[in-house]
Amino acid sequence: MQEVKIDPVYTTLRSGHELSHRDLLTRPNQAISGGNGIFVRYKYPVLTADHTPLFWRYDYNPETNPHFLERMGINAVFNPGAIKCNGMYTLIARVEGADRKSFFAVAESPNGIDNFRFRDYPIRMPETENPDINVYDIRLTDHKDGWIYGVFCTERKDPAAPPHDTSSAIAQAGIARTKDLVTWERLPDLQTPSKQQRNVVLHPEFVDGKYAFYTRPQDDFIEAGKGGGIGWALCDDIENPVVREETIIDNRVYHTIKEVKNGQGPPPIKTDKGWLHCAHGVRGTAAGLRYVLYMFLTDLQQPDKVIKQPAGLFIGPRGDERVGDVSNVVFTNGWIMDDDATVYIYYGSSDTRIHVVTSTLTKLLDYVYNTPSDPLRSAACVEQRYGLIESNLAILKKVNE
Ligand code: M1P
Repeated sequence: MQEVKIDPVYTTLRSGHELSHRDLLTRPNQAISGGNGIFVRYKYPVLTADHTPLFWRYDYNPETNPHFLERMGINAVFNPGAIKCNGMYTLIARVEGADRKSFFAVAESPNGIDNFRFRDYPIRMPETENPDINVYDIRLTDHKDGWIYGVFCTERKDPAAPPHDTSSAIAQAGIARTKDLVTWERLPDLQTPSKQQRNVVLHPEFVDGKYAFYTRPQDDFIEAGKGGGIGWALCDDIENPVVREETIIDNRVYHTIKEVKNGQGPPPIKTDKGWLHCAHGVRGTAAGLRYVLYMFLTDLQQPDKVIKQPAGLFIGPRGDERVGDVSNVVFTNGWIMDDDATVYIYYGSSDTRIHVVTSTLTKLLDYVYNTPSDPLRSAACVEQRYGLIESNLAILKKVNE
């Protein structure tokens, strides 16, 4: 093998990068005090583009890269699927290269709030005979059939678009399964009656002996058109995944946080009170679309029947989260519940980075049960608030007597 001469300047540059990278990866996160009592926010994002290994980005050969320049940049790391695996809090992040193409990569942490490390290699996701142009937003479902499924968006150029139209795309749900998060078996894409599908999620249990999917049918790549809402669809055979009928179980609604569109987040968590869901809702503003998270509960026996839905947003973009490649966005597709019922909710902010909030199942169920639902009119909202104020003032009066 030819000897590689290492220039001292190169060594200094490289070790400088390595030291600051190590500091970033080992930086302890800090819970932010205060807040609404429902969940705890943390000071730092848990993953950013800067967390990706330097050897994914730089050429380490001093002969071909004497100035230690970045050769293959990473633009953003966001919207992760999540699962607890071998005791580690494991995220499968959407990693977007400088070339705009996204891919999936596993990062693990011993405590779920900091010290996340990417594995050496991103996932080599097999393709179907119709290659994906872009893949993103994987939802991980630990299914009763023994497999871990990853359902993600696969995007391809619309073949019907005229030559001058270089943007029109078709989004569909890609499906792959694994036992170890390393080797993935790609199954055919989900076939549904809708031309566009994003935010498709596999329910963790069989329903009436069938696989069950949360879907999000749309007429257009960005706009819901006559479609939209979180759909529900049953499927006989996961290896030939075809659904003939989708029923909307959680619609978009005028003048709410989900007026323009919405989509299921991670697979729901099973509780003795029902299936707990976290989703995203989108509204239009003069500054563009605003994405927030909301929660709802569905019936334990009928996971397609919404039984509780608190009004409005659960988490909205705050501070630095509001700014990024697609600003004013929070989006979740991964959460983890520990054996002690601590819940870690991972979310991307503004299509740029990943954060976590922590809560407990008890608090989240209290939130969905006891937060009033949206009465859909200003006057009715004021009446709702009067109820709270009058009851509180009566309590305060008694306390001060
Ligand atoms: O850019 C905001 C989000 O847009 C899409 O979500 P939806 O399909 O609901 O519009 C997704 O591409 C998501 O990744 C992204 O964060």
